[in-house]
Amino acid sequence: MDFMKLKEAAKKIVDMEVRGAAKIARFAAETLLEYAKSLEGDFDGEMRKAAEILLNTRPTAVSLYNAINYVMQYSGNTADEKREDLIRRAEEFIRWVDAAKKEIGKIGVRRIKDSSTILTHCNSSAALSIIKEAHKAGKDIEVFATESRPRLQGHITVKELRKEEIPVTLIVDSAVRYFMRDIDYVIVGADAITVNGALVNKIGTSQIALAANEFRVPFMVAAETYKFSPKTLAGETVVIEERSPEEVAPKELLSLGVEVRNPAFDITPRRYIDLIVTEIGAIPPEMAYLVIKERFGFELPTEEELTLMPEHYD
Ligand code: RUB
Repeated sequence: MDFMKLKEAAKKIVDMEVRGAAKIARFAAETLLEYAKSLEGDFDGEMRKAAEILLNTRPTAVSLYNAINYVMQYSGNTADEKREDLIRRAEEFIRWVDAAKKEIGKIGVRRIKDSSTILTHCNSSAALSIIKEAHKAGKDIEVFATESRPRLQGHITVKELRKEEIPVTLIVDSAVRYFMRDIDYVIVGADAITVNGALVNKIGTSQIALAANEFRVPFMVAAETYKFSPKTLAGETVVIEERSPEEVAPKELLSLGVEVRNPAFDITPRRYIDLIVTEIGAIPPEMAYLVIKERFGFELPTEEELTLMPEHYD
């Protein structure tokens, strides 16, 4: 893969031809792998440039950051050794993505009772892994899927579910509360989980969580551990991507000077989340900190480093 092809790959993420946090992360690892294969010249410098380009495609998906970080921690003395190690790490990450999705299905299915109605939002491969597993296990389930304006990822969801012959009803986003009394579980995916257990997911998720809370419907999140944000442990907040007004309003309206805001994601506080199903277990959101510490080996500054800081107060 040459530099032009790398830029084309990055554009596929920007244009949402490749979308959804897991798919983006997997695709970024694959792209780095392909780019490294044929790279000549300054290996470290060129790889860093490639990583930077991919990182700047979609800001909210922490999976992208974690994927790139994982792959870029390669080592070696020569360019060939570094390439070999990078390829090994990328393949390892890709295996993690695939295995985690399956495992989430197996763990999540134990939470689903027979004869239940599940509501899902947007198109999450992790959430659908649980739903498909429940169907495979012979549980009599049906799904309500929101259309997920403005990009209508709900259409992808209903097609995927019908392919498995799972009964599904498509609803507009604003009908969620209207139908909540008929719902047994809400299951959504995640673009990011913060250190305090909050969920960042498709815009509208937090409203669904409010309605679920009102009707005492369990609200479950399906999230691989590579969606947990190590940066939030260091005090950073997750950046919410705002997409173009054209996704929401036709040119004719925009030409009247109508202002449009189009945030792609929102934040659901942990008090509305009953359970996060990860590949290492079904955990309460309060455990997000431990997952980040364990999975990403995030090191807090040592006592010594702290005392070296100019303005350190006990
Ligand atoms: C997709 C979205 C999904 C998560 C999880 O947003 O919000 O719920 O990314 O998906 P977009 P998955 O369509 O804007 O990328 O479980 O497949 O990682």
